[in-house]
Amino acid sequence: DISIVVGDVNDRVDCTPGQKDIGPDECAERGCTWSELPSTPDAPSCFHNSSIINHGYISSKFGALTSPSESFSLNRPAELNSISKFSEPVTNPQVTMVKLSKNAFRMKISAEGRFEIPDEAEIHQLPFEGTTSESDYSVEYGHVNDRFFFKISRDGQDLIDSSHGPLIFEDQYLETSFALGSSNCYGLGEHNHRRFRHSLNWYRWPMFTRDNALTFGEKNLYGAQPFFMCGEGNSFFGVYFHNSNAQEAQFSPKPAITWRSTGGIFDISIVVADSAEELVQVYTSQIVGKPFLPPQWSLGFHLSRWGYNSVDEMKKVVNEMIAAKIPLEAQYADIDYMDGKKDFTIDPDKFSGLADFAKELLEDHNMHFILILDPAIANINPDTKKEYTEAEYPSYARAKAADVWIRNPDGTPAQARVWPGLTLFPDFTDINKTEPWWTDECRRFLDDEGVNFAALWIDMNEPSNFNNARDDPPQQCLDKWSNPPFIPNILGAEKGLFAGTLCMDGVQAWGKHYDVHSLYGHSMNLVTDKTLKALYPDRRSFILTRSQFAGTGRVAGHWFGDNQSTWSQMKWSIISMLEYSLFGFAFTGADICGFFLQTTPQLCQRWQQLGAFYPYSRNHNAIGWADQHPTAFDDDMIESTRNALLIRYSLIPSLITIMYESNQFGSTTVRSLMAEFPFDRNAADCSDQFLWGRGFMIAPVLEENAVSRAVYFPANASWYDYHSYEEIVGSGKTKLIQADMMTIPLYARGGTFLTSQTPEVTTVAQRFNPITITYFMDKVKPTELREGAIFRDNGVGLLNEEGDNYMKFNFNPINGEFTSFCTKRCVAGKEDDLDIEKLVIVGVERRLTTVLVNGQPVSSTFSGNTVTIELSGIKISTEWSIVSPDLIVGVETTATS
Ligand code: MIG
Repeated sequence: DISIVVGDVNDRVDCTPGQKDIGPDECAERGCTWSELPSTPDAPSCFHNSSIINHGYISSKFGALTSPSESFSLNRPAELNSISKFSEPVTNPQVTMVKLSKNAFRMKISAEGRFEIPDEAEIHQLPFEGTTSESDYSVEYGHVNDRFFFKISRDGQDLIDSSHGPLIFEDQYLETSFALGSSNCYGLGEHNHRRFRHSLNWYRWPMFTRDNALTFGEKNLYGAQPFFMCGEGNSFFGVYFHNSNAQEAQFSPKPAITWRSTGGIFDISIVVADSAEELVQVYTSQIVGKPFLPPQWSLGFHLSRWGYNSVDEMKKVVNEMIAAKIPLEAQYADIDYMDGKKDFTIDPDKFSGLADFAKELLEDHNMHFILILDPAIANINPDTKKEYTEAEYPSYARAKAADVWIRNPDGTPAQARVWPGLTLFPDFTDINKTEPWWTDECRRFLDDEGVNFAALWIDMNEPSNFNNARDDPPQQCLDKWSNPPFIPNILGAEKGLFAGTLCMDGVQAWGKHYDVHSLYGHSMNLVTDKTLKALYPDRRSFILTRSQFAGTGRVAGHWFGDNQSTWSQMKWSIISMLEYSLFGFAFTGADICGFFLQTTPQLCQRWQQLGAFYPYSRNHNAIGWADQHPTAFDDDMIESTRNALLIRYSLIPSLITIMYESNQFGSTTVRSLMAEFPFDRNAADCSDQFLWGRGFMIAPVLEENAVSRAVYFPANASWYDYHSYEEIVGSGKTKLIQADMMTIPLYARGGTFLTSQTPEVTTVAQRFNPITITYFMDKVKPTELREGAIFRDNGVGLLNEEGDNYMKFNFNPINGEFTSFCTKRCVAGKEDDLDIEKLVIVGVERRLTTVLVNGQPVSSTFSGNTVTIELSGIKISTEWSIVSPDLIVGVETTATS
């Protein structure tokens, strides 16, 4: 009876992912059911059928998890004619479930000899131990026929139910499917997603680190982020697959997700929370780590390009920026500075003045110099075709002596080809060997070459190999790891897993390259973090990395790689930022004006406006494309860029505070509308606006020739135009907003504080400019107590418990009072203390008759809807009170609807 077999197509689990040409016979061979449904082209015709017993496991225990942890074994049902799906089944997996905390759960399904990500990767923040039997979620497990399953529910609602599909555990193939408690899902990376909220259209999102331009953005990009979250209203959950093998995840309409990996174990963490924002906090603080705090200067504007021909060209650009009074904080040198593109060398002709240039930037202009480093180390001199001698390339000789290489199974170093020609790859997972060598090379560059780099930019660390293979001339990688029986939906799948990188049988300290490939960038970040801490022991620096894994945001920022100078790429960069916020990264941004292709003046102008609000704000360009730094364009461009950056710079006190909060509490810096307005269905679908923290909303113009845009104002909030302070009437609506070429629409949410200062052309120069606190009155919930904060330190030091200021502010409408109060960090009278010169209150109906500052009457001015109170002798480090009876909002007596 066909109707029994067919069921609901939305409930299917694809049995032959990516194998379009499969027929009924091969489908049956895989132990699956065939039923064609021409009307739904994306739904699979060959699918797992829960009534056929074949792939799964029988659980030796079942029931509800009532203790902090539980372990038991799974068995293949021996009496069944079990079919393997792609490779040899694992016969006796062990399951261990633990309640990490009241809102985090972790489960491993593993077996003898399986690869596991080592603790040295420093990803998991909590030990794998059950700590509580009480939790906000409940866990049930057991089996149905031969389907081992576990189920997570909360308040009677099922969030994850793995009985949706079989658990398949084979030597080179792992699969599990979850029915999901929500259709609103976000995350998985790295891809150039076209929308923030996922469609559930069966697309197989691949995760395997790859040097891949965003041209092929629906394929795997530089990082692997096997984390997604789902939810709405007051119930959210997230799932992290702690697995570094090549993998993919496929959402389907039930809603469900099927996860497939080529190795390792099932190591799944699940977090639950009342809101999306809290969920990220749980994910970062309990699972993969909270974002690092970059130095304050790095929140300024950065300028870079690939293809500067000399130090003089760099100087020329910097001087133009200075003359145009456009804020600029950091200048980059790309691989052009290197001699023959070799790490730790300087082109003796065109870049001999690099050290002096870096010094001048800092000493004369308060600007910082940033250097690129690639992981690949040249080993063959292209001129002699022989191994480099020590005299020719000492860094190589030292690396060889330190024996740092990734090796082939026969013990020879794995040969690759990157920018300098033939190269070898340091094994950054061999931390004890590689870190001392890498740190020593960086130290020599700093001390001996005298190049005072302030931060490191690390690239090509997927790792990228132009040879797609072993050796030179290239030989196919023929091993079973490079050519597994199942290949996820990655770029180059038709070739094998080695496409664009090394053979998968490479030997590294943490395991086979097959298992640790996607951890290459992560390990390079761990080592480079140690390097920077060794070079600059008393200050915080930063790493900008292209490749990353879950948890890398704890030590590095990420730019989204090789985008294109197109309007759609500009638009999609917002989605990447929103997603990396979920992944625990606070310092992110795309190449402003686009990397590949020729930008246009209009696109670049709009992109500079948007990019002024990327946490990491850098204009970067590829070699071969015309200059696109702001002064390469006309006066309008210059003025528009300067204005946008000056707004950013004026808000640096707010931005550093939000980033500090990310670092301390795991909250997001760039925040989605969905995260702040989880009950607003329109906010869930917004991919082209974003917030800084709770309420500073950026709604850039993203269409060519547009001088207006539709802006969505989330419901049940009041909003103010940040340029005019005019109140936006009515929320929960999309409004057409005028925005000429000089303007980026910006909004402040009622009930929030912003802190600002008069901007200068560097954040360093403005550090002591006094602070203005601006409060936006909440017209929707006028009686609610509202909080703000300011963080202040010397901008570059290590954070410490005693030394920094973190002051909170309140507005209490019941008594019309603003107060500042110390948290545990607040130190008066330090050199970094600052004056607060003004309190500005926006959204006030009339002049204030009386204002008391610490009990003393002061005058205030009123214009439009804004009150300004001039302050003197008030410091950010001290507690103060500003009160006015005119600001009292009575307790509401009538309910509003
Ligand atoms: O194969 O260093 O994404 O930002 O300019 C290209 C040259 C290598 C890729 C990086 C890009 C950088 C470029 N690099």
